[in-house]
Amino acid sequence: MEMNHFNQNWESEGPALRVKWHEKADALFPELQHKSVQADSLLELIDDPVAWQGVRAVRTEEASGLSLREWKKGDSLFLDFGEHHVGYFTFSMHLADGCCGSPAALRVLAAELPFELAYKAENFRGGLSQAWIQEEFIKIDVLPGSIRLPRRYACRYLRIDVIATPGALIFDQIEFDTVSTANYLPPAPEYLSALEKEIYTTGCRTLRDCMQTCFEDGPKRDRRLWLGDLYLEAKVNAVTYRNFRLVERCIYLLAANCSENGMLPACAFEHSGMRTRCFIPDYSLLFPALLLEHGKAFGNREIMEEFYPLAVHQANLFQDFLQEDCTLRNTGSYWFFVDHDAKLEKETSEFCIYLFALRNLAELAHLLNREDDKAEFLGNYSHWRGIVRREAMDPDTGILLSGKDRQISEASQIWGVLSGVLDAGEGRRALAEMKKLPDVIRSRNPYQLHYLLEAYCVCGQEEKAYDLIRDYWGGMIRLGADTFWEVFDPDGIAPVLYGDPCLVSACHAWSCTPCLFLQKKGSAPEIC
Ligand code: RAM
Repeated sequence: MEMNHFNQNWESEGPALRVKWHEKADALFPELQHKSVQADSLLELIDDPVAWQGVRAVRTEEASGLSLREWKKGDSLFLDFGEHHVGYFTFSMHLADGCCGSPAALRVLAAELPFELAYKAENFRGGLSQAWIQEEFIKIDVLPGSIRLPRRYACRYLRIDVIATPGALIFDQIEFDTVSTANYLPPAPEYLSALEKEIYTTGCRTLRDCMQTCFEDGPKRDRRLWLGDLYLEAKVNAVTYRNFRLVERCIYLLAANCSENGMLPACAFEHSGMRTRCFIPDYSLLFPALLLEHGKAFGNREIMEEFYPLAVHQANLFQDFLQEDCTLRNTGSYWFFVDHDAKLEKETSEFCIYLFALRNLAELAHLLNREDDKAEFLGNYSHWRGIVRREAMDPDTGILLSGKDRQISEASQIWGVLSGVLDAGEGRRALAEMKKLPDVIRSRNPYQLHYLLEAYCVCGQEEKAYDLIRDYWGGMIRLGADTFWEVFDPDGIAPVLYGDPCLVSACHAWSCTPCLFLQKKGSAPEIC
C-alpha cells in the first residue's frame, strides 16, 4: 500500500522531496499588491479604565494639516491611519529654517492597538523576544529628505518622538505603502445585520493583512506560516479571496520543512535557510483536512494525489503516542497544543483530533479511489473511537473527561463532536451539561472557539454559533477592534499571553473565521 511505501522510503527519498517541494513553493511566490495610505487624523492618548487595556486614542485634528505643523525636541506625534494595515513607511521632512547643521533623531513606534503607543522598553516583561516590538530609533542626516524604513510593520497607529532636531521639523508627508496578496476588502453579504457586517469586514481585514507572501499567523508576530492557522485561513480564503495558489505555496512550504522522520512542522519559514524545531502533533493531524478541503474547494485532484502519502504518514506517526487507556505515550519532545491554556488536560482532545484525521483520510482515500485504504482508516477509526468512549466518557452525564484528574473542558467536548466520538444529540447534551458544572476549562481564544462554532453546526445548533459570533467576536468590535485579536477573554480585562500585552498579536489569522459562517448564513446550513 502506498502509505507503507512512504514510510519505508522517507529516509532515502525525504531530502530530495524536500528540495523539490521548496522549488514548487518558490514557483508559486506571489506578487504583493501595494496601496498607498495616508494618515487620516492626529491623536492623543487618554487613560481610560473602561477602554480595552485602559488606553483610548482620541482624534484631535485631521492629518491633512500635518505639513503645516512644526515639531521640536521632546514633541510626540500620534497618527491614525484609519484602519489596520501592513506595509512600509516613508517619511518626507524638511526644516522650517532650511538649515541642517546636525542629524535629526526620531523614535518611531508602530502599534496595532492604542495601548502599545504607551510602550516603554524598561517596562517590558515579555517571555518572547523584545525585538518583536515595532520600535525603531532612526537618524536622518539630510534634510530636506525622505527616508523609507526597511522593516515591514503591522499597525493602525504610529507614534513619532522627536529625540533631537537641528531646528523646527516639518513632516511633509508620511506615506504607508501597504501590502497584501489581496489588498482589498470583499463586500459583506447584504443579508447580514449591521453588527454582522462589521464582524465580516473585520474578519476579511484580518485575513487580508495576514495574506503576505505566505499565509502568516500574525503580521506583527510571529510573521510566519503555522499549520493550524493555515487550515483556518484556507477555509476562509475559499469563501472570500479565493487565492488558492497561495494555499498551495504554503502546503509546499510546510512539506519542504518536514522533519527527518517525515513529520510536518508546526510552522515554517519562507527562506530555505531558516528551519524550525517546533512540532505540534495535533497541527500535523490537521493536514489531511487541509488537503481534502483545499483539494475540493480548488478542484485540484493532483495536489491531493501528491500529498496523500504525506497526509497518511502524519496519522501513522501519531499512532506511536496512542495507548489503549486513552492516554498518550512518549510525548516528551513535542508540544501538544489544542489551546494556549496551560491548565488544559489535552489527552482526550488529542485522541479526538487523531480520529478527525482518520475521517478526513477516509474521505481522501475514497476520492482518490483507494477503497482498501479507506476501509483500513475506518477500521482504525472505530477501534479508537470505542476506546475514547469507553475510557473518557462519563456514563452518567455523557461528558468527555480528560487526563488523570478526569478534567472537564470545552475542548474535549468540541473535539468529541468534530471527530464523531459524540453524535449530534450526545454533542448537544455534553456541550450544554458541561456549562452547568463548576471548574470547567472554557476556551478563551478564537482558535478553539472557531472549533466550537463548527461543533455547534455539526450538532444542528447554528443559532448558537451565530450568538457566539455576535457575543465574542462582536465583543472585540465593541472594544474598538478593526482586526481580530490572537486572544480575547470577554470576562477578563486583557489576558496576557507571553508575559507582556505588547507582544500579543492584534491581527491574528486564526481569529478571522466568523466570515466563513457569516458568508454562508444566507444559504443551506452545511458549513463545517
Ligand atoms: C502562537 C501563535 C500561532 C499559533 C501557535 C501555536 O505562537 O498564536 O498562531 O499557531 O502559537
